[in-house]
Amino acid sequence: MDLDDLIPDSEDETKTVADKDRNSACDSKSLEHSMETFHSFLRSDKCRSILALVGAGLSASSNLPTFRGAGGYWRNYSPIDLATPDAFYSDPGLVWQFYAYRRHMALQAEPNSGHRALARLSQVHTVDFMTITQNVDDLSQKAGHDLQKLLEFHGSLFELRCTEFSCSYKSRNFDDPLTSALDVTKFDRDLPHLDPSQLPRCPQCGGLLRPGVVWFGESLPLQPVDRADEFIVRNGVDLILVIGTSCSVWPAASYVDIAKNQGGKVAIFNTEVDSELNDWQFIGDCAKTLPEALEMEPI
Ligand code: BV8
Ligand code: ZN
Repeated sequence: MDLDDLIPDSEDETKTVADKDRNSACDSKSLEHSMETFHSFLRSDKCRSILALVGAGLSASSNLPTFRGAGGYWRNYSPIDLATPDAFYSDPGLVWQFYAYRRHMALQAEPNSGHRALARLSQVHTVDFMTITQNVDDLSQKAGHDLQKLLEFHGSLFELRCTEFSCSYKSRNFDDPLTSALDVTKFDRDLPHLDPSQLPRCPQCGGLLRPGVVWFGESLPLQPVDRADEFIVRNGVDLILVIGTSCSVWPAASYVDIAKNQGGKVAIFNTEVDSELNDWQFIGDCAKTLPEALEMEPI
């Protein structure tokens, strides 16, 4: 059986499966009520396999701006405009200044209690658990998340890759600054135009290095996607935790429907209300709601 077998072919089949005995928190009178029903589901033997889909909202309380929130802009640039191969090849200096800033911010940031709650869940062995993270800030790793249960779908700010076609150099690198021209503490109000010679170079071939993140228009890395699909085919998904994500970036966002389409329950942890009918919605800072939802005797 592979992943396609799990996705029903008809819309109404999805509807029926998804709507069956739904306990929507939209109707719930209070957070306490949905927290109570959430905890009883979490403790039941119906909840044996949990998938988490994590986005930038999980790191908001660690003072890292989200992509689409107010703080998401950098020097009047939207991250979406800079997180593309075209942007990099037309002005590698500007894109490297953007990533140098984000590396610097992420290195200053500490994991919050939302990261730590997920890390604790990853250490529990009574449920099958996997986290798909869209985040590139390394905060889940810093929080002690079991790395075997953490899939970086969009790469990492702290991975460097050579841009030379024939060179396979890549490395994990936490240096700040990477070069003197990328010293964020010395950035002026007006960013200087950087020459490629001032940017990180490959120690193997001298080529230009790039941030090891997945840009828009680039394919996701095969290994984490394969591991996510293997997890789902092997265990199914009884519950998907959708944490701090606008679900606006694909194909990561598709995992909510994949979970729903096989009868998995959906718990949203977001500051905004989701118009979709979900089983639970915990509105608020996920650094608070997630530990409360997951902070229980070992399950
Ligand atoms: C690809 C790394 C295929 C870089 C990122 C359909 C299918 C396939 C692709 C597409 C498709 N439709 C469109 C596409 C193209 C594109 C895409 O999805 N575009 C979007 C804009 C429509 N997808 C791609 O290009 C992907 N590649 O599909 O390849 C292909 C390729 C070639 C040829 C053929 C096919 C690659 C996408 C990866 C892009 N890289 N990051 C970097 O970081 O610089 S994505 C980027 O956005 C981040 O990873 C981020 O995590 C992600 C998603 O955003 P969110 O995490 O959700 O953050 P956002 O700000 O949007 O929302 C935050 C949420 O948190 C909000 O809901 C907010 O309310 C909430 N919140 C805020 N504070 C809190 C909170 N919640 C709780 N508590 C709080 N305190
Ligand atoms: Zn190289």
